[in-house]
Amino acid sequence: MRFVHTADWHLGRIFHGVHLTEDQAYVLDELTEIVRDARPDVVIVAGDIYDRAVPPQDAVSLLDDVLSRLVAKVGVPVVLIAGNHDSPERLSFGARLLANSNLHVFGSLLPECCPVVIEDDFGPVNIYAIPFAEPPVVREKIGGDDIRDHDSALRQILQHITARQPADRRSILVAHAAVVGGKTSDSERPLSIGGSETVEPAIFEGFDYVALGHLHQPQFSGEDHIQYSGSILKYSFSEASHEKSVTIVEMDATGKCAIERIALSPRRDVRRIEGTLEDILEKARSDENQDDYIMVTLLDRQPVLNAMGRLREVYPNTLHIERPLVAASTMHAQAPADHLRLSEAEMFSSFFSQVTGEEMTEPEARAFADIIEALRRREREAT
Ligand SMILES: [Mn+2]
Repeated sequence: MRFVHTADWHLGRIFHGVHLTEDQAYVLDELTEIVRDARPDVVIVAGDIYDRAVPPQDAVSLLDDVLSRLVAKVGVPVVLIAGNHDSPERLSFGARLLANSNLHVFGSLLPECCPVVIEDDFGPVNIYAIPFAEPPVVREKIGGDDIRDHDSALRQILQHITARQPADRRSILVAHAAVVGGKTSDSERPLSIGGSETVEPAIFEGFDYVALGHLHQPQFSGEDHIQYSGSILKYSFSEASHEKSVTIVEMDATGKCAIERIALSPRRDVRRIEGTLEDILEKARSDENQDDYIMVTLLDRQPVLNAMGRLREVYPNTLHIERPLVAASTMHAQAPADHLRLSEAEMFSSFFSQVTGEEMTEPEARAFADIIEALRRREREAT
């Protein structure tokens, strides 16, 4: 049997003020084409379908559109679960009806944890899709007085499942969790505040493949068949070096899995650029991907006027600028206590040298003094 494993779509994500829905639609078109070519028996989406519990309307339309195409047009069953960003109840809407149409949505944790059964030439495969749930919810729905954290909660669910799983039947687990030792990024929201959020990979014993969501970088956890597919797009600048992909898995008659990652190419990449402003503007001229989402680390030691405006002339999607070499020195110059003590002339002279990198000349200082004097005179006459 062949299946596609993807996760962390985060539909409706806003990245530094930019709505990513169009970029998400673009990459999901690509994913749909990959599914069309691969002709899998099922597509698995391992949570964080939406970026927030109440997603924007166009994110809901996009999901509706993608799922309709996959299930109705391409003709592939889809199994999806809620992640920690999703609202279990909202995602569950219509789930019992949709299951009859090959769309298997697991929003709220169900006490029965019944598998979706998919047949291939070698017989049935049980897919256990476990939506993300807080430990108290697991205690309430599944039972288990010793549930304290995510590890013991998921352990309880898996014991519940494996106790009923026929030994000779192949099985896949779909879950949204943070496995110990995983490589994280800046865009995974912590699963618990304070308590431990990680689970041991050993708890997945007995499943032939574990399709995980939550970590945004594709990776395996402990063993090859315990996989994170990663997110479909880079959702933070900390992911700039990631290769985003979907995972295609070929499972044989014994449950052994061959794993392949197919790269996704976004409409706009997320990149980090470093250099002095002049350097960056110069190099940008031969850059073919000026629409990418850019974070700039400016290495100028002197303050630069209107850096964002000038960068956006070449990189319209410059979203963030970092000034590691300036921060420390300007912080001293701009300490509020100093401001109160400085005269206007001193303040302006300090501003002038920060912006131009040079001291004011005698005639410039005089010109400034004349302007201030003229303003004062006007003020006096007005009162
Ligand atoms: Mn997550």
